[in-house]
Amino acid sequence: MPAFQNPVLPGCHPDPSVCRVGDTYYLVTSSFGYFPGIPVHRSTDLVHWELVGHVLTRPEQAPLAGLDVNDGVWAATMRHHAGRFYVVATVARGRRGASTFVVTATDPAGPWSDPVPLEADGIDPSLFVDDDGRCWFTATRDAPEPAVTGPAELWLRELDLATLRLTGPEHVLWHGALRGAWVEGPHLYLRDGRYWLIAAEGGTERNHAVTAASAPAVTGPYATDPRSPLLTHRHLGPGHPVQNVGHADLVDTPDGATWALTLGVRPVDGAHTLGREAFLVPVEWTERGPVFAPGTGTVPATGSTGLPGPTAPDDRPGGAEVLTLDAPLAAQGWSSLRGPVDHLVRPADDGRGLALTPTAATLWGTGTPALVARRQQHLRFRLRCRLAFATTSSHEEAGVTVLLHQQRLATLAVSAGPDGEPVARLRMRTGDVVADLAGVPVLERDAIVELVVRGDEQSYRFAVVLPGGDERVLGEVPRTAFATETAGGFLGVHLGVHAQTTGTPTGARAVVSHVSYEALEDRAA
Ligand code: 6LW
Repeated sequence: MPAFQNPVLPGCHPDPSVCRVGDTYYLVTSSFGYFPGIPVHRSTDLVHWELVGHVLTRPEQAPLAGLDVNDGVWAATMRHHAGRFYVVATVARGRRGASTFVVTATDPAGPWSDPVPLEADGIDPSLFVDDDGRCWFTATRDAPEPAVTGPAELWLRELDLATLRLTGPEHVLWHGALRGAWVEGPHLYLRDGRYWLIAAEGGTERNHAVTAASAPAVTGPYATDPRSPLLTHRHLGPGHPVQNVGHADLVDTPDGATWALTLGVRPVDGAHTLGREAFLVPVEWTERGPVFAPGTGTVPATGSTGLPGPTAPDDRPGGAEVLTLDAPLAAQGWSSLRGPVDHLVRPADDGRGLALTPTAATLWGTGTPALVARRQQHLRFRLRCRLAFATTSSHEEAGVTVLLHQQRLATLAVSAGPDGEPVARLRMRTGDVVADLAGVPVLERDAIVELVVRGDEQSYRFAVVLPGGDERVLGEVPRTAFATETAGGFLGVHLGVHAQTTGTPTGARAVVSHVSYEALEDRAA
């Protein structure tokens, strides 16, 4: 049994950044418009990652209201120095630019400090603490005369760890090896007296790649590593199961081995829906610099880190994960959009579930709807939700949603028909176009209805379980409708439970008594 199977963190977990303290590894990933922001995972073997908390748990830390869900919190870097954890990250605000901040904590599970804004141009900030304890901040920004697309200039300043201010002169480090597009995700490392700058190039799509430069001093001059790209799948053709590999961060084990965490995607028939996932890649330091995936140069499907950790083979299909309704949802990996929903999603009065209050904040808007959602982490899955919703308005609904971003989502929801009779409706939204795919009458008002979404290589299939347990399929949406290749954006599919209204609220609340997510076996397995 292989000790790991890639990706080690399936589902939408892009821009991984990793650090080690003693024998424990911590990993942060981008959270975009989801709240709480920046999940923190912990591991002792780089394989089994446990969600231990989030960096941004208070909405004031990073206001996300009004943002496209693909904007928001991008590409955090986490480092540890002298008993303190540091995270730098950017809040992207579309055309309104981006702002960068640093937060600190003594426990990576939190609480994290209020953010300290940094006067830093660009995105993808990173920190590097040198042997002498000085801390260096890097990021990427547009080059003065952009010869290429996207940010293309990696720059550096010192970060004073006592005041958390950028200080001293600014140094332009490098403009990339490939000079193609998007020189991003810089991270610095010191090895045998030489400073190594690892970057992502080519954009986060099929041309993504890891490139490098090195210098005798942290401030430069940096010389392009002529072996660049050091890791990419861009040349492997569309048949390779893992694509878009890049944006790597390195970490050393206590006994001196090095591993990279990098993002990648797993397209099926050229289209991926699970987002950019986190993959583990062995790295060997040689006289010529880091060699990624020695011997093959490609992200391994399986392998072993040889590090002590849980003996459970992996996290593949193994029963339904039932949402525990009386435990914090965030700790179970469920998120809301752009802010907390404690006022909209709360324990029902009789304690038998969650009560969702429909509000005018819709799934396709840029506010905070009554929604809790989790990443789709397996191509084949089943989501089940049992709910009762006694609305008399056809403008109100409560149900389940498949959400790529606010312009691409499907809902199967209980609402009222024209005469106020309870119905379940399946709708697909593509931008401003809404397709009413199906509707069926459901029981009598206030009865508990089970809604089911099943996904596989072909489609998302939506069903209602009728009395007696018979499942009635209402319709299906091709899987490719939710693929980044067709719908764009930075996210993977999230599966949620929601309530919303486009009219005057009737005061009805939906009571959700059961939610479960279940990974199903791959057809090939
Ligand atoms: C990330 C940047 C990127 O900050 O996507 O395309 C951004 N490149 O590296 C969001 O993941």
